[in-house]
Amino acid sequence: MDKNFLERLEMLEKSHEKLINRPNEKAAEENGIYCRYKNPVLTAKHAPLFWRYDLNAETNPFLMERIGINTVLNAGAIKLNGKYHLIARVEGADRKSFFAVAESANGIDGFKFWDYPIMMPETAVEDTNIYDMRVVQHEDGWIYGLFCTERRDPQASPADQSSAVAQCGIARTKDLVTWERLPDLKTPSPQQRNVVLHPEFVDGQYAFYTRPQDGFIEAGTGGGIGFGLSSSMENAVIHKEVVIDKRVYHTVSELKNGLGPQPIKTNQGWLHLAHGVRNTAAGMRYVLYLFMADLADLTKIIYKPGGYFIAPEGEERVGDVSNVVFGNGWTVDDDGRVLIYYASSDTRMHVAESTVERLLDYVMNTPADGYTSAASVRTLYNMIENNKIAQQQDI
Ligand code: M1P
Repeated sequence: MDKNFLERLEMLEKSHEKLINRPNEKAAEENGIYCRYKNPVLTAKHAPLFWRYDLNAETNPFLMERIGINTVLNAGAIKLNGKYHLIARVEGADRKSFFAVAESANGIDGFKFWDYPIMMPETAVEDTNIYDMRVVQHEDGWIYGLFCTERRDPQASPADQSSAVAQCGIARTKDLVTWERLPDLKTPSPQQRNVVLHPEFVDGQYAFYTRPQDGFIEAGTGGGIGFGLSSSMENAVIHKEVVIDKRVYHTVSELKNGLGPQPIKTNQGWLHLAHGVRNTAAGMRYVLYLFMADLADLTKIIYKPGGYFIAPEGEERVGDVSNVVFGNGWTVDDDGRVLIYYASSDTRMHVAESTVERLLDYVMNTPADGYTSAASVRTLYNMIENNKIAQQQDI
């Protein structure tokens, strides 16, 4: 075998091993709500060498990369058998996304992709692109993966090679290896993205959080995060969709919003992570926010802090689609530790750490959005005055 080939292979293997085994550590964080970790937990370079390179010296004498991986983003998350699993959206250089499971023992570093990505079965209508899986362990015993399936708009003219239709694809598994594909979700809306399954039955039915939208990019008349029930998962149909978290002018989610992962059940309510989008001269800006829904009435939001929870920061601001953070996976440990997985700029995956206790405090005690500058200043006055009183009383 050629010496150059062997040297290059050794170099590639060493740098890949170094990346996979790179320890992660907490970044300095001042807000007291969560703590980011310094290194991304998954990147395109985490894709195994044997996905990207033909390792045969005869058929690939220059040891060239044959299959490029562009980005690793928007991962669903689940803790199974004591291990942390990210079901990542891997996007190839050819712009096609697929799902692949990466596993870590501690959830903050050492994420390693399983040897094979998921071979997702299809429905009768072929998917052009699949992405952004929400992984939900449902009380019916199945692990469901809900994701976006995108196909070219059949109404588009031949000159229009961009218009697409997004719908919610559904698959289920017991082990994240073998997946059974179910028919796509049917709803009253022309398009759907960011659909999440609630982990418990509601009145004996499956409950879905939806994101109705008129077009592929624009939410249009789709007013925000929706909610609906279906009697079946094998043929999931939502007849009535109600908006539970609407878009509001001059907020972080005035243009569109969408739910992230499945909600976390707490003694105070269902804790939700979502993304909000606004338009700017520099393009759309995606941030993450939290809210809490009533335990008995999932459509009733009982707490919603004003503004964002996580916004793109530093190098997170730059990537394939810059100024974006997107989170559709989190895990909760028995001791209350919450690991929040989020992608930055549609390029790489990060983790931030908090606890259920801290997130409850944040959601229940952060002032809500007052929707005007004057309301924000009144909230600020309240804080300043209370602090002055506390200082005088030496509390
Ligand atoms: O590019 C940012 C995000 O845009 C879409 O999100 P939404 O449906 O809320 O507009 C999705 O394509 C998502 O994958 C992407 O990260």
